[in-house]
Amino acid sequence: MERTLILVKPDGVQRGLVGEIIARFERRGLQIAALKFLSVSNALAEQHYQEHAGKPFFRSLVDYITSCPIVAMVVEGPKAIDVCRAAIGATDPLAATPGSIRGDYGATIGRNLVHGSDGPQAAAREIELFFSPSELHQYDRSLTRWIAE
Ligand code: DAT
Ligand code: MG
Repeated sequence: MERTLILVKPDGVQRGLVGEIIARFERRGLQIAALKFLSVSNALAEQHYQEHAGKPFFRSLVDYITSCPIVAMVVEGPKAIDVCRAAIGATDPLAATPGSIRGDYGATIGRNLVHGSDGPQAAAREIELFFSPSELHQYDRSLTRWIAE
C-alpha cells in the first residue's frame, strides 16, 4: 500500500475542476486519506518545489502555486504513486495522453492543473509538508477488495 500527495493547482480551482479532478482519483479506486483547501505560502511553495530551485521556470512556478488557494489531498492504494502519475498524464499537457487529467483539460506546461508525487521519497517528504500525522486517516473501505486482489 502506498500513499501519495495530490494537489489541485490554482488553475484547477479557478476553472471549477476540483470535483472533476478529485473524482478521477476516486473512480480510479484510490482511497482518500486526507483532504484540505489551503493557501500555499511562498516558503511552503519553495520547499515543495525545492528540486526545481535555480531552474528558469522556478519563480513562475512558485508564483503560480501561491496565486490562489489549492486543494491538497493524500490518496492511497496499491502502487498509488504510479497510478496517480498515469491518471495525471505527462508534465506537458501537449504530450499527455487523452484520458489523463492533463491530456483532457490542459494545454500548456505552466498551467497543468495537478501535482502528484513522483516517487516514494518525494511522496513521504511532500505529505509531511502539507499534512500533520493526525490529519491522515486510516480506515477500512469495503470495496477495496474489488479494486485490488
Ligand atoms: P511534474 O509536475 O509532472 O512532476 P516536474 O516535477 O518536472 O513535473 O515539474 C514541476 C512543475 O514545473 C511542472 O508541473 C510544471 C513546471 N515545469 C516543469 N518543467 C518545466 C519547463 N520546462 N518549463 C516550464 N515549466 C516547467
Ligand atoms: Mg514533479
